Amino acid sequence: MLVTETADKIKRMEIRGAGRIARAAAQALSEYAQSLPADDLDTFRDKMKEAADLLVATRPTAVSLPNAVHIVMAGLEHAQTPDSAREGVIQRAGTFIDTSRHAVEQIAQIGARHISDGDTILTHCNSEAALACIIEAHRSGKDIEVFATEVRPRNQGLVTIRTLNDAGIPTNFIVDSAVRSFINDVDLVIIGADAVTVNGAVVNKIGTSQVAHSASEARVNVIVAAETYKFAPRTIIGELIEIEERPAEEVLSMEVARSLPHVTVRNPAFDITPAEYIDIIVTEAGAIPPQMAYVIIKEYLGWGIEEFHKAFEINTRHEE
Ligand code: RUB
Repeated sequence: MLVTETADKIKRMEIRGAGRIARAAAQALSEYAQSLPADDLDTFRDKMKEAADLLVATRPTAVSLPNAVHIVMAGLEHAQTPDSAREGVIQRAGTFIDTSRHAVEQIAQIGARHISDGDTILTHCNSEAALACIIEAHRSGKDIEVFATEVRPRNQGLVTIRTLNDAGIPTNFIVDSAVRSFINDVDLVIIGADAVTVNGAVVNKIGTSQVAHSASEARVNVIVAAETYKFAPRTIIGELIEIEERPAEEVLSMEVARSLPHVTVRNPAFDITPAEYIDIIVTEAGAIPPQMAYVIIKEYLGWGIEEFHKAFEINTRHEE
């Protein structure tokens, strides 16, 4: 698939979900590298950079996307020839895609251990990592039931209930605003993540923070299933995660909107759940309290505060 085609599909949400968009971007870069003429290293690098920028600009919130692109583009770093640059990109993209898939399997194993026989689980949006935990618990013989939300305005809940149904898991489908009404029937909330910040806050589909708040009030544990490449390195230096605001017509038809000149539709696609509402984050490296997010950023992504200081030439020593 062409880079522009992949970028378009991500933008239109034909490819969606933080893990899937990261793998699609890696795959697009790999195919692009294969198709580029390898005459000149600088031109090769520039073309790859253009493609990477195009992909990263498609959706601003899921940090899995820039992280995946960063990992793949590092294949260009020490290349001396266009051929070795091409090889570097292809090899890194392949490794990223494989490890990403494997990470979801590992998360499923760890996450399923947190689900007990007889549990009722609530999930919001459509997260393959969160669903993998639920499906693995069911596969291992635990008798579970799920509440799945509708997820206005894009109805990702429909994808979730189809997957749960196909797995044979008894599922209740509810509108987003019914979460608080049912939270006392729920033992555990499991959701995915688009980004995890250095202070352990989780950015996920709009409505997640309301779900987590209800769960906290009802003393229901909240588990986040997130691969390590969803942790956001640049939050170390105070960068905020941009919350994507999508077109108004996803919420209200243009015709109705036009008839209401005093009404402005707001359509943020994600929200931020503070660490205090989250019990654990299940990563492929293990289950961690949200307060340990920095360790993942440093040990697994290799972006410590020192590297940032170097990169930004921040002088950490006081000048005399
Ligand atoms: C998807 C969403 C998912 C996370 C995690 O939002 O918020 O919960 O991306 O998903 P959108 P996964 O539909 O707007 O992309 O675990 O599959 O990476």
